[in-house]
Amino acid sequence: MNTHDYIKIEEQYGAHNYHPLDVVIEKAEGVWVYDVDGNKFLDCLSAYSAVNQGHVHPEILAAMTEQARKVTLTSRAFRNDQLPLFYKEFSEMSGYDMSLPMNSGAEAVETAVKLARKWAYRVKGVPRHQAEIIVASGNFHGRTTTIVSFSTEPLYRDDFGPFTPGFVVVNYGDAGAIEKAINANTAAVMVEPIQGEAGVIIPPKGYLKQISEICKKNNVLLIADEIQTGLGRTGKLFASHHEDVRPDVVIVGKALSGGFYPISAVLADKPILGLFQPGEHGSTFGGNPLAAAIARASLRVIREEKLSERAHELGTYFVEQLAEIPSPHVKEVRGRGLLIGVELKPEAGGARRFCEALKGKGILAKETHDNVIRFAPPLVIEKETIDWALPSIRAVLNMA
Ligand code: IF1
Repeated sequence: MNTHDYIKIEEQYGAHNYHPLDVVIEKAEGVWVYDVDGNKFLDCLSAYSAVNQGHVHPEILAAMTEQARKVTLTSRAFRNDQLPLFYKEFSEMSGYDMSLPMNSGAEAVETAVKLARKWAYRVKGVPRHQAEIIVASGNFHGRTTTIVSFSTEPLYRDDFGPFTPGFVVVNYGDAGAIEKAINANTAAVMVEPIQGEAGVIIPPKGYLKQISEICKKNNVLLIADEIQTGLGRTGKLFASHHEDVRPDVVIVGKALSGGFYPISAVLADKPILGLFQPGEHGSTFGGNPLAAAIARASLRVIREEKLSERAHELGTYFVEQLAEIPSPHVKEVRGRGLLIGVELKPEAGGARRFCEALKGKGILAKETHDNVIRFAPPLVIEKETIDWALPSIRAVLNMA
């Protein structure tokens, strides 16, 4: 079977909730992926930053297979010997007292929402069921009905009501708007330190720091969704660290598994995360021994291979080189670490055709919001590989 055959089957039998590039991947290693027709591509998406450690990282693979032979799932009705070590190692690495493991990113966001509300009722003294959470325009926090309730993207939201109340949307990048939106019932402010899906939107300098101070002053929790920006991607363990901000709650997912398995978590200190009592929250798969073993290995690789530092160095280089490419189509190149967006001019005809052309040159990148090409390769990428890709990117950015 070739690419065409697989696509035909997929289109016939699968729901059409995606519009992928027509490349059918059958294996991958490090920064490279291979399709069923024998073509090789540089992966510049990293599964939306889930494979920061590179595809099929040998150490994570070894941890996964070793654990899979022993025990994979106990449920949280019983304890297992991996979860405690995951908790301890993640606490030491992140600087937070505790964590709560879930599976998908959206579930971890839901967990943070429940946690903030509980804190509002039990600690802050907000009247029951009156808690509000302030979020930003252009946000992307996942796909559940509660989360799409506060999306500002009609495509993600419009046909899926009725919606969950209790969210207030203000403009991203405007700390003053957050201060104005806070009232006695405000439980939390939840933001992405850099908005990924919205097109790698980097807020004005000092934004996060200002929000953090506003939250402290008003007894409101700051929740950072670091599902995409966290775990090294932007050149620090968490993107919040670029402004020396320590959010009250940090949400992680994606690269917590190195791409092997859905694993997410919520991090916070004991006075907050300690509020959950037995029975109030949970998940069949969350915190299972296989996930915990994989997450331990994924975090170890981030530490041992100094992936944050690599992202900083190589990302700085990649952005500089991209910015130097003369092109009639490019409006702006922006990035932090290896989370990079190339925004095209409105008259460029959309980012999709540029991604198709890059694919023709052996580079896989994905458009986001019509006009932005995202470059986010695994953090293990070498400078030589970036240098290999640049002439092709240059050619594509200069096509008619
Ligand atoms: C899809 C985008 C990226 C996220 C942040 C929570 C989640 C995500 C900051 C939910 C997920 C994904 C989901 C994926 C595409 C992708 C994406 F283009 F849609 F926006 F990465 F940029 N918070 N982002 O970025 O995590 O439940 O998916 O594990 O197609 O929905 P999840």
